[in-house]
Amino acid sequence: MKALLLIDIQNDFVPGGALAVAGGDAIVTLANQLQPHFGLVVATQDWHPAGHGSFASSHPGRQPFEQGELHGLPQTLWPDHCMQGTPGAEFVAGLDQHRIEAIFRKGTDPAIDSYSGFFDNGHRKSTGLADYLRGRGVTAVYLAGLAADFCVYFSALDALQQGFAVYFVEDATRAISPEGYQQARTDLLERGARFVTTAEVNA
Ligand code: VGL
Ligand code: ZN
Repeated sequence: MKALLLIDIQNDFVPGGALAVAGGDAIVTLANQLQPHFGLVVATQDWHPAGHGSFASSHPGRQPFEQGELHGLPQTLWPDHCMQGTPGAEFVAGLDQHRIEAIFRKGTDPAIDSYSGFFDNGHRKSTGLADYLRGRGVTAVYLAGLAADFCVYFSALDALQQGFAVYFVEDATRAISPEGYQQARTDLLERGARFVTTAEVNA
């Protein structure tokens, strides 16, 4: 059984949002077109409390996109984004939500960031996503969403590590950094992920 994982398709990650990914709005139509081809559709939602440790604003004197540290791990410091209950944290209005069976929220612990939909960045706490998928008989996951070089990438890495076949729907993602994405892509290919297009999936 194959599942579609829609990663962080939220207002703050599309143009006009607090951590806008260039072209992020262009993936919404593709995410909608993919959904009917899957027996299970699951979404993740970046869901930070105010004052989250990944926000530059929580580190006096530091600016967004600088490198910092959080929980003993290197941490990109981000603009305030996806704060719980704010419009920026909501799914993009054009995203078809009626097929989404479960939503896994992440980044809720102020002391650690969580790019992957499966685990926090220290791999300490699980969201339960892997067990949920296994419980539904899922063996392959297809990933779409934002951002390709952060939350989609780290979700793909964890999915591989958890033993799922991983398909990265490349035209249904956009990256924050082109260079970061090329590294992520090479890494995923080496680890056995496959890159596909929406047209191939829907054929
Ligand atoms: C993300 C940076 C910070 C993402 C989330 O969804 O890719 N990136 N929080
Ligand atoms: Zn975040």
